[in-house]
Amino acid sequence: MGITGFAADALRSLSTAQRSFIESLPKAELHAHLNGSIPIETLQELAKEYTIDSDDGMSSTLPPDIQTGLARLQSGPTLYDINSFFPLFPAIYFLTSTPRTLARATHAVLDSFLGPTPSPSESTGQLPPSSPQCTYLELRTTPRATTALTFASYLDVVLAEIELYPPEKAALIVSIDRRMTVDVVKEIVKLTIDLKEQGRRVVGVDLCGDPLAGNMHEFAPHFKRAKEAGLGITLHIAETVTNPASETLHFLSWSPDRLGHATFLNEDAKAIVMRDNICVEICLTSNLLCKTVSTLEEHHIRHYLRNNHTIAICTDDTLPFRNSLPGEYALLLATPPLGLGLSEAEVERVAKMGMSARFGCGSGPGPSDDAVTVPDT
Ligand code: 6MZ
Repeated sequence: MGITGFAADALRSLSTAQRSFIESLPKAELHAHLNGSIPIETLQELAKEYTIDSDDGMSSTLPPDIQTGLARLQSGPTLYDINSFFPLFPAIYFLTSTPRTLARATHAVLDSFLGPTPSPSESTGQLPPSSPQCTYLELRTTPRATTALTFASYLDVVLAEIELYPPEKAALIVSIDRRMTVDVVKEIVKLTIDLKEQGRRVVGVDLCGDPLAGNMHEFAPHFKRAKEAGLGITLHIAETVTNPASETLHFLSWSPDRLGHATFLNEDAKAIVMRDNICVEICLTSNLLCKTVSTLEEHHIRHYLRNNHTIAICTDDTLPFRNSLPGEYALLLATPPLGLGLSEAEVERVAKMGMSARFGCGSGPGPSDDAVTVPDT
């Protein structure tokens, strides 16, 4: 059985020539969460190895949600629908909570987006053959302290894998979860700035997590400090209909460089985003599957395309959403109602916009003055 879903269906609907066109386009993936992008095969391997390594019976003392998740991953059906996938996350986090397993997961994610590293590290074992999804990846992750990792060692492990690729291929964005305490936010921002000053491959800071959690006024000075240190700022903003407009305007006062989702911006917020040319990271499949947008027809991407505004097409979490960056581009090119029905020239311009919005490695060519026409469906 093949994988089904919006992006995969759109990709399948294209001709071989159209698929080759998408593959050959230089594309930047700017909104991909590490722990939401681990290939299922890697998780299954880690789950099976965990059982072998834990013959001492330790696994029976684990919390029930982790035990259930491990059992499901070990028994191995590879296709899950989205609602049965989310309960696996406690087990996924458990499986990536040591330096060795975090490195292995990060390596697999990088491979899946960029193809194998030029010189694979011995510690990560054999690399599966894979074709790259993108030209350049800004991978984001929330540092976690576990019994085997500190925030600093978590970031060091992830960066070490990213730095196996050249700077024009891969960089790190450090995610700040809205559920963190302000002391933890302060610590992580300081760590991130220190890493940048040491010349490590960290290019930005992200705000993510439960869209309604936390006191964002307390976080403001720390994001300001990150910006002043030369880090790019991207914020998950107006992700749900319940996010208050006042919060959205507050976030825009932080001078973010990019915005994640930006699904429910009101007219005032949209005017600021357009005026300040803030790139919007668009995750089509994610929005459709999470039901924050009902159809492609209604998706806010249309507003930005009509107004020739900078966007970056992104996957968000390839694991639960069963998508890929070429699949997301297929959604632009495919004939309605499967896709938006853009021309190849228009899709190429959208890809250039994404490349121009990178935090790392300078900026690429910006969009031209021609607006992308969105076919009426
Ligand atoms: C759904 C979850 C999740 O920053 O850790 N993620 N998605 N449900 C959950 N719990 C019930 N816990 C985590 O990656 C964070 C990504 O993992 C997913 C989120 O979609 C988030 O994008 P890092 O690398």
